[in-house]
Amino acid sequence: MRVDVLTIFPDYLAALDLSLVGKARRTGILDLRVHDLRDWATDRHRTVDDTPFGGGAGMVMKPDVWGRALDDVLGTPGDPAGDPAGGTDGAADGAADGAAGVRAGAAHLVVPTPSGEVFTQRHAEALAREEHVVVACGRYEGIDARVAERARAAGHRVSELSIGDYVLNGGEVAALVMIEAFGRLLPGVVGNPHSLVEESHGAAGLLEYPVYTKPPSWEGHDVPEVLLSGHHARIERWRRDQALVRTAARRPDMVASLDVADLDRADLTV
Ligand code: 6GU
Repeated sequence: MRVDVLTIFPDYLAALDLSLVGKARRTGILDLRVHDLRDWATDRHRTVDDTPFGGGAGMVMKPDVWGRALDDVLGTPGDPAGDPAGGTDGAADGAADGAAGVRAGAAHLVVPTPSGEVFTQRHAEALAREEHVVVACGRYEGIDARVAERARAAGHRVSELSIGDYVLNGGEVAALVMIEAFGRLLPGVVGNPHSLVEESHGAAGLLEYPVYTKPPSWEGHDVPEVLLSGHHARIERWRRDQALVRTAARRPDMVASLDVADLDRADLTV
C-alpha cells in the first residue's frame, strides 16, 4: 500500500519509523512518504496561508499551493501514484466515468479535520483496502474548501475525518492515529492475525474484556480464579460477560447499537 502525507511539519510524522508501522515500511508492506507542503509554495517566504474571505479570526490554507501538491501526489488512474519528484503534470489519460463519479484506481484523499465524520474502526478497515491513500494535514483554520471539492470533481474519494470531539492544532496527530489504525490491518503487519479478531471495536461490537498475566497474585491483587481453571468454555463465558459489563458501563452508545441477533441466551441471563 502507498501512503503520502502532506504537511508543513514533516517531523511530526517521524514516529511512523517506529514499532509495527516502521517495520511495515522497512519490509515494503507500506510505502509511506512524507512531503513538506511548502515545497509547492512559490514565493520566497514559502507562504501556505492567507486571510479568510468573510472575515474572522485565523488564517486559511491556500488552494493553489494544495492544488499543485495534490496534482503531484494524488496521481491519476492512468498514472497511479504520481511521483512527486518525477512531476508528470496532470495529463489525465484515465477517462472519468461521470463528472462527480469516483474513478476506479484513483487515490483516496483523507483530510483530517475536527469538522469531519468521526473516524472509526470501520474507516480504518476501508482505508486498509485502498492501494493509495493521500493524507492532507491542515493547520490554522483549515484548508480552502475548494481543495476537497476539486479532488472530488476529479474522481477521488475524499474523506474528511475527525478523531474525536476535541480540537487539535492541526491534522498531523490525527494522521498518525489514522495511519496506525489502518496500517496495522495490512496483511503481515500484526504478527499474529488472531490478535485482530477479539479486540475492542471489532466484529463483536463490544469493548475487550480485561486481561492478566503472571504472577497470579500481585501486591494483594489476584487474577480471577476462572482464568486459572483451564476450563475453556467457562473462560469464554466469563470474558464475554466482562466485555458486556464493561461496554454497558463505559459505552452505553455501543450497547444501544448492538444487534440483538448477535446476542446469545446466556448474554441475557443474570
Ligand atoms: Cl482530524 N484535526 C484537528 N485539528 N483537530 C481534531 C481532529 C482533527 N480530530 C479531532 N480534533
